Amino acid sequence: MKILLIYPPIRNEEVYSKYSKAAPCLPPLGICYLSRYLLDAGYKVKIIDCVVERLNLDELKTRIVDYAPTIIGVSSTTVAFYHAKQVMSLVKKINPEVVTILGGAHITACQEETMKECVDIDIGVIGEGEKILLEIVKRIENNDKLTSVNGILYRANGNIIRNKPGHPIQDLDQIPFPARELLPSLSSYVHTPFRGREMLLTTTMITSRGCPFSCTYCDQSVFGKKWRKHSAEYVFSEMKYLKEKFDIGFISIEDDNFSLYKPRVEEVCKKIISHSLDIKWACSGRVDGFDDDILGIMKKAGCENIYVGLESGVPRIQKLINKNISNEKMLKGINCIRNAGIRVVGSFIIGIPSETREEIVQTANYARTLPLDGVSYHTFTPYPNTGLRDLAFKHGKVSTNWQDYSGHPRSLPYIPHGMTQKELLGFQEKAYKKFLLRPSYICKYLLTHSLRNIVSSGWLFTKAFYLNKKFNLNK
Ligand code: B12
Ligand code: SF4
Repeated sequence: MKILLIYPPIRNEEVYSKYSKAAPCLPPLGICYLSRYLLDAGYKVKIIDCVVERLNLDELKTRIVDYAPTIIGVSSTTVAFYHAKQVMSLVKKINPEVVTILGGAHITACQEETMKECVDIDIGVIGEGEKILLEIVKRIENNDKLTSVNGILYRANGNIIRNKPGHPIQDLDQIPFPARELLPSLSSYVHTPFRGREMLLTTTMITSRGCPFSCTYCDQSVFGKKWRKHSAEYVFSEMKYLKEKFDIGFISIEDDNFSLYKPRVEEVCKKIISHSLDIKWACSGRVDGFDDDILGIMKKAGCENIYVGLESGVPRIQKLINKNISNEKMLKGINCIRNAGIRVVGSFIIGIPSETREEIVQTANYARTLPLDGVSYHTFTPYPNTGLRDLAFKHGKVSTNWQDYSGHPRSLPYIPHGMTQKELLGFQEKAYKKFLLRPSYICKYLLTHSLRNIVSSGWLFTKAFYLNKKFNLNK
């Protein structure tokens, strides 16, 4: 039985609009994990990542016809759903007998609605997919019914049937390393300067799933609030494997909350140090989640950058989004990271429901006083299944076009009453300029970064430009 997993053909320009030249294009780890699980069970699996290969629907059609799979699985976020739908329709046109399965963030957040919106989806998988997909594949192979497969929606006699919820895998170490070897060369992927470094081949890793916090703008549908982790042993072995098998020099850890459980971070770092694993890395975490001790050992173990979600410099907004990080904690956390010799990049959100013009300006002004090494300003997106979505309907105009659902879209998914898209995008652009074009920032950048780092950032930007051009990611 042949299975094909597809990451749909969404162009970077659709997700990042005018900021797409410096945008990342990262390996789709979700379908790599699914592939390994199926391969280990003896199935034949292929992956097509239409983003990195820059495939259009016609080219994808040729690939599908050539491989002739029995089952096609597509992975989709909300913004990519339009393209996922096109892929599903294409598959059914090629051969209506092929079983189509949709998984990922969008269908997990909008379940029946998604099945209704796209009649070409046979089965929808909710949440973590490894166990569920394997079970579906076995049932199809044996011509068995899907009635007792937990965690799915499917069609029967013209109805959409919803089975009981699935059970996430409690011991994550049972899941083998993702099958990255099914992707095009890892060097085809594009990493941003703070998530990679100079000539070092960079890739991504996930070392934990879920997040116990409840920020009201965040879509936690797939992995939920329970934080599950790979053991330090597993994490270290995967790093070592990446070094040995792919010659990876830099790893961007893409967990929502890598630093949540400090003893594990410490154990991973100690292993890297004691085995002299020559690897540099970056991670994300809450700015109030670090201390001098852990940062010291992280630095020794090769951590170069930390990405922190700051979101707003206004206490009322911090409360509204349930992030609850005071400006004092923000400053303290950032200084703590910088004092350890690690670069820190903060991300902010602009245009949160009920946020006033003054509050947007207050955040941008506050951000420029922080000793950050970089920033990103996302416009607010009312993702489905998030707390702030209802408030967005109350305070502004919410787009029903899922193609608008990204942090740097061409057309905003939410525009506050009394504001225009142009005005909100103007705030975003101004906020970037305010931060980046300060003489003090430019001087600090030149003084605090070694020549190597400056060259390295330049190199990564050049690589991003080159690869974007080569694969035409911006068209
Ligand atoms: C790394 C990352 C990225 C990377 C790479 C994405 C990629 N190629 O996979 C980059 C930086 C490019 C990126 C971009 C964006 N991202 Co992002 N990203 C993540 C992050 C942090 C990790 C993704 C990951 O590898 N997870 C680990 C794997 C194991 O999980 P997974 O991919 O969800 O797959 C599992 C299940 O979903 C399911 N599954 C997935 N696909 C399929 C397919 C089938 C057939 C089946 C059966 C099951 C299945 O099974 C998998 C294994 O358990 C997640 C948050 C998170 N913790 O997951 C956000 C997240 C996916 N991103 C998000 C968003 C919003 C975006 C952007 C819109 C951001 C922006 N720029 O504005 C863009 C959209 C890009 C796109 N093309 O769609 C949201 C999605 C919310 C939504 N409803 O759409 C998330 C959930 C973050 C959040 N909490 O808000 N992202
Ligand atoms: S924004 Fe980050 S900390 Fe907040 S709920 Fe989402 S993953 Fe957790």
